[in-house]
Amino acid sequence: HENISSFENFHLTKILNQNSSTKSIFVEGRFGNDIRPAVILLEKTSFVDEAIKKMLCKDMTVKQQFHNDIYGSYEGFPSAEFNGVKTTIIHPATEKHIQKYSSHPAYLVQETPEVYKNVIEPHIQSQQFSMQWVYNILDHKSEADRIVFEDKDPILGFILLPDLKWDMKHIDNLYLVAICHRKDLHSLRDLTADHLQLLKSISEKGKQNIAKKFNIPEKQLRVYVHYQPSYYHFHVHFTALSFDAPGSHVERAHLLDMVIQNIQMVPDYYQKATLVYAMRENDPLYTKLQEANVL
Ligand code: M7G
Repeated sequence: HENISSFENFHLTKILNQNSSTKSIFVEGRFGNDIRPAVILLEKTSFVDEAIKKMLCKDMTVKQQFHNDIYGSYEGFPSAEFNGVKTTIIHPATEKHIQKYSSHPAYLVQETPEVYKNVIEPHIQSQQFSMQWVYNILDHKSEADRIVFEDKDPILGFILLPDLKWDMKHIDNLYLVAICHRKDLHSLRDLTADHLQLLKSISEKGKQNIAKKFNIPEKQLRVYVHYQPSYYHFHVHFTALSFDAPGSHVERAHLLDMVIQNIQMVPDYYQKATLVYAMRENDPLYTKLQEANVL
């Protein structure tokens, strides 16, 4: 997509979701006369220890709200360089992006192998997001300068790089993703004993390289896969253990070490297991599951 330098021509059409704990807001809008929607994700960033000394100087003005005895309440205005808001622009956004970033009630689904086969799998193909960004990374067409590690083997290889969600300024919200080179693995459901070597390699080399580059102990890395994922090209998430990362909750995250152990015990564990996850009402699969009497 084109590079955008300001929000001058932006028209806000809808607030999709808003969260005061993560201090983030997701909105839908349009740029200028372009009728294609854009989804904008805004997140106030956390403070950087080393920068705080520079921030608290004459360039930061304050407006007093009230004062009581020794307690003063102010609104502070740090200078622009300390005021950055992490901004993600998805443009043109599809209906599915708008859905993904909208808040809707969710319900837990018990996905048996039969439900997967009859209801979910047939729709994964038509329901999914474009995988172009993944192929751009694998082909070194985008984000090549951000690659932290690459194993070029077509079967066992993968690319490790910072996740879109990480601003790379704070180790405490460290977030990287490892994307495998092979294109035939879609999700946890496809993993069998044939993939143990790949999984172990991603786990070991991923942790080693992150630990080395970002100076964080390997044992402080949470390494997991999502089920369901948003993008059905197999990838692994690496986040800092201290970080309550979005998508690391129990109904979505499966620790890679436990996935490996499950497959070592039962080679077709993920073809036999009933997997439980949350499905939102606005997801087209929700209707399919209702029609199949699963929800
Ligand atoms: P997921 O579990 O399929 O979906 O993970 P989720 O987004 O619902 O968690 C895909 C991961 O890839 C997420 O952590 C995304 O933040 C990350 N990601 C998505 N996109 C479009 C990009 C991208 O263009 N570049 C990078 N580096 N990461 C991305």
